[in-house]
Amino acid sequence: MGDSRSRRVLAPVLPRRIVKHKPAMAVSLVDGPLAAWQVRNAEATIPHCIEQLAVSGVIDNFRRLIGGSDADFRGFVFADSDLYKTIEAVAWEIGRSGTDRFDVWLDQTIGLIAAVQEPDGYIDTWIQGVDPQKRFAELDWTHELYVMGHLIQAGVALKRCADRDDLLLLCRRTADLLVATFGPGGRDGICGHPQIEMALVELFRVTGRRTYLDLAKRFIDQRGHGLLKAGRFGAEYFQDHLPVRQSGTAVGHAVRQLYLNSGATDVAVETADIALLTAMDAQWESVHQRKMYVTGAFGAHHQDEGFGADFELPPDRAYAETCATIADLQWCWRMLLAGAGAGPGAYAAVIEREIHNALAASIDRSGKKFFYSNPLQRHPDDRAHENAPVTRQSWYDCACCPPNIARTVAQLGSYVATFTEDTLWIHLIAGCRIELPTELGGGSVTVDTTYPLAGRVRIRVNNLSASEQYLAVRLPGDAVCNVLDHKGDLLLVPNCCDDEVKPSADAYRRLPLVDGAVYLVDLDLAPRLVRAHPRVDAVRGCVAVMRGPQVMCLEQVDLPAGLTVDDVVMVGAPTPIGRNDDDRLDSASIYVRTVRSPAELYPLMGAEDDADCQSPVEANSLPVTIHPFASWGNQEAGAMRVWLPHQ
Ligand code: FUB
Ligand code: ZN
Repeated sequence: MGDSRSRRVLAPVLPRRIVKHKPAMAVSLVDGPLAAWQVRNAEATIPHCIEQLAVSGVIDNFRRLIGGSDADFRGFVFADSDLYKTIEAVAWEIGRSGTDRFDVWLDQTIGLIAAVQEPDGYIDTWIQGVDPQKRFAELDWTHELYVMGHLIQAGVALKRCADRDDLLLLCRRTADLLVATFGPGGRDGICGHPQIEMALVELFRVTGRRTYLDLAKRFIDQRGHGLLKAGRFGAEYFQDHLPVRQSGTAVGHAVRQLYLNSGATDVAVETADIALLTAMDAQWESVHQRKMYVTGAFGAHHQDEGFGADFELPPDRAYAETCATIADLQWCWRMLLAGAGAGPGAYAAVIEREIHNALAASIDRSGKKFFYSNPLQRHPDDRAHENAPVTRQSWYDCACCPPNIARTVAQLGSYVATFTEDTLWIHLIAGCRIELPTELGGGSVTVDTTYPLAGRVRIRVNNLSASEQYLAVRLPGDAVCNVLDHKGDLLLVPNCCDDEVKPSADAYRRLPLVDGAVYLVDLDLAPRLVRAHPRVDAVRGCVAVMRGPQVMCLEQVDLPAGLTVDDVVMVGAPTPIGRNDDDRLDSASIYVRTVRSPAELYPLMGAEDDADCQSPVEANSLPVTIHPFASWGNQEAGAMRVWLPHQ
């Protein structure tokens, strides 16, 4: 007889139900910081990107191929993708506002792309103009499929948002060439930088052509079999070290890993591939429970723009590339739509963290200056590192981030809500109007709020013709939340909703969707302290202050002369500035006191340290104002820190 463990009956592993949330396409952001950001994106960021495409040489790289420019090729091998991402931003902006102000530019640009595209559908200005011998020959580094993936995403967005077919037609030529070259019966090969996978799935969705999905699946299946030359960072850099279904740990170049995960999730959903989705569940935990910065940023290593080990999250040496946050946002959204394992609240909470922190910090108030790298601490004597200047820049030699920001901001509204059979789900609290699909009885829901500037939220249901429908609103679980009906009576609202929603800090409240109903929610925005997992060694003994979804930071400019951000310890708890319903102030107040600066680098522990720890909290402490990390550096360039030593 064996011991009891060997006789234990294990439950059979059942395929998990893939619950699909449908994206609610018609969401307009009308009020609050996200709406204002979209307007600034349209008025400043997108025109700035268009201008920089000309200044940086990207447009000339196309024109020189048809005799329109004598200039040499400029930029990195993947510079074409800057143009395609900008076109995508324009497409989403047309969808948002209906603008025609970019139409002339679009007509000219699509004409240029058509003229440069070869008869067989090939297009890549670096290969065509600099080294034609390398066509599909060095997929590890040439980025050809990555660049074509961005072209396809732009074409799909223009079709969806502006009902324009011209770019989509060019995309199909390129995709058909890829199917003929790399599809079944063709050669083996994957791109060193994942991206094409999700683009092909999107092209399948918009055209219905199955071969595009099959090719995306083939690219996923071929990864992890050593097709790429390992290079100086090894196979992990390209996520080519293990088959995707066996790889549960995020490694290597962060943007590559997160774009790969987005494409793999798309393929899993469209092919009902449970093994692939299960691998994505493991990846998701690896990324978000062990490798994410509190600001929703990713990548601890500069050298390979890559993930570090578990819990290796140094705030000052964070690489935290803007594109990695964007890539993760795209992936979380796909996991949410897929009904994947962590539950919608977990995915939405990460998306909210990313939008209000790392993504928001990557751009300045003018909408024309950007961070590529978003560390959580700047020392007073910090120097610029490659791609990590101390102030936001107008553009970069490697300009992947700015147009990525533009296309993401233009589509922010689409991350707000989804619907399932009888329920409208609101995942992000933002001032908006949501047109209900006919499946839910038409009509609309308006959300009046300037959250997270103020905590008041008023939700109204308009012109609904159906009954027995529900509204599931994600309200942060650690915030005080009272839901009142339109007469001001307190409603007892159960936590949502069915077995799809796991218990989590971010619960959904289930409300009946009734025509004319008005719900009032008060979210408590009092600043609160968070600490990191004890294994995040770099910030042990430190706290971060959060106000709603916003991470706060202490800036040099807010300290009195003679004191630096590296010389203070926070004492006690933070206090709010302004009222909860006051949207003019998004700062908080903390008390800090100075750390004595010893003469030696490594003094012996002694009585002076003990005295420091024992003196009352109020002694020698002074109040200072802290502001959201999202807006740091907007007052004045200088030192900054999110994590504060705390006593
Ligand atoms: O390689 C293309 C893009 O350039 C990557 O996603 C970024 O990390 C930057 O290296
Ligand atoms: Zn980037």
